[in-house]
Amino acid sequence: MAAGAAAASVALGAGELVAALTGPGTSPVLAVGSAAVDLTPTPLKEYAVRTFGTNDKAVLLGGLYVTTALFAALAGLLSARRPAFGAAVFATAGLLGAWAALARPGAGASAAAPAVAAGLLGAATVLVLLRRVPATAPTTRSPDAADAAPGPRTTTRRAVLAATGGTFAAGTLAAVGGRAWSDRRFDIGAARDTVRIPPAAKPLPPLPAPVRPTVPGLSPLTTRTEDFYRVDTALTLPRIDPRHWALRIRGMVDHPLLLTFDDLLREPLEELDHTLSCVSNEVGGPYVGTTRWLGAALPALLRRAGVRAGADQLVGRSQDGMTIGTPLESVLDGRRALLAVAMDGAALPVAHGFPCRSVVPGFYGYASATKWLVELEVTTFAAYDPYWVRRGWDRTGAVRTTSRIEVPAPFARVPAGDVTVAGTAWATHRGITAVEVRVDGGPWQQTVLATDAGPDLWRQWSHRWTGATPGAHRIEVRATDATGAVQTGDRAAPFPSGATGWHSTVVTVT
Ligand SMILES: Nc1nc2c(c(=O)[nH]1)N[C@H]1C(S)=C(S)[C@@H](COP(=O)(O)O)O[C@H]1N2
Ligand SMILES: [Mo]
Repeated sequence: MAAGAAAASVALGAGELVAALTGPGTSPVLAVGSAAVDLTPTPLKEYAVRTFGTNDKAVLLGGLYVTTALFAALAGLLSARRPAFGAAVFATAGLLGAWAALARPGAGASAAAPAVAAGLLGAATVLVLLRRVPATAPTTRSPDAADAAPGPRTTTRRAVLAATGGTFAAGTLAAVGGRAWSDRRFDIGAARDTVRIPPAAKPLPPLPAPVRPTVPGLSPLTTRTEDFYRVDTALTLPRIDPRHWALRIRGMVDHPLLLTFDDLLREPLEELDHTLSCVSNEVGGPYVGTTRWLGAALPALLRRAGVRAGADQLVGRSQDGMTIGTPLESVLDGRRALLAVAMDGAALPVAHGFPCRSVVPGFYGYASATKWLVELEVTTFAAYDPYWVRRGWDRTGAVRTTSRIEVPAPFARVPAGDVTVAGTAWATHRGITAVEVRVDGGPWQQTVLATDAGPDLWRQWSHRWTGATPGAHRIEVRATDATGAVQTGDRAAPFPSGATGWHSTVVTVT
């Protein structure tokens, strides 16, 4: 078993070292992990996001390492007498890894090299190590015997253990070193630092003051970039050097366009205060953030390309092969859709799509906000189903009217009397006109809304709950959007078109 695990360590180490030459996504673990992400059935994916949140990737990779170790140990055990069997298991695993790496979008033939190297070295290691295990390897031995005569058996056992342990350590070192080398070789932090984003052609006025008086614990009106949620399928972040980046606009257009990053920065840049949210957010969930985006106007570029009659879907493609479809009519209806290059005054962080992503107010991220964008295709809904639609999600992706109680925190203990209740509400691109709360199913009461900063971002609200009496109480919230529609109380899960239902919080008044 130890020989199997050591051989796996060597295989992964070889894979990481070769991947440092062939590119970050080609490491066998990451390639197999990415294939797992794409093949995972929607309910399991939902469960993972729900249970592990933004840690889902770490959990997946950890699970892969544990599974690999268990399989390798089992392979070692089953091939103690037939090393060739263990070698075959490793070779097969290498082929699987090669297949997974070749199946990644944009993968060239060299993408298979790390997994092939891993398979070969793993197989060779298992052969070498198992040859050293004596046919009748002692599993126990009496201390007396050892004291009396430290014979060849003991030596062999020690030698085998030392060789196995040393091999394991060498493999692990190679894996860690290979990953670090790759991270350095493909680091684009320096390239990102040199990017100079021009100011907006017509800057927006500063945002209005947040809700008064300020409420401790309430989300700030704009989310700090460090605190901005991240949701994507990328196990390794795509690293795109803006000097080599280009965006192609093609499909049902009269004049396909190819824009470099400099071309994009020469466009008049627009600002957009906007709340981005994820369709996977549960009622009251955290996958939402508000920022000031800066970018080129997407509708203007589409008009320049000349959209042909009959097209109704705009598909964004990312460098890592993600596809995201947005209703074309909405993109062109006058809303401020952007090809964003900056958020909150700085170039996009790599995790949020550097160097360029799309933002279309009114739609969940999976239906509008392609990160690491490299292509826009004008097409039809009939002709093409993007990534999430193929997995059963709603093809439209319009944001539901949503409200959230942030203060008091769930299960908080608050003193009797007057209690401040506060939170946020959003119905992106429709806007919020009212937020009401009620306690213990009583009458709905209007809350105080912070100044309206536009329909594309959330509104903070606060409410003074007077005369709170000791005991447990349930506070509920609902919002009304600018079309006059009141948020539905019907509970629905995020799949397939966004969660609905009123958020509620139980507090103990003392
Ligand atoms: N390339 C790429 N873009 C993507 C995704 C992805 O998996 N890959 N996920 C989308 C989803 S589901 C959401 S909610 C938003 C999240 O953007 P953020 O991570 O910047 O908050 O990005 C969208 N754009
Ligand atoms: Mo999302």
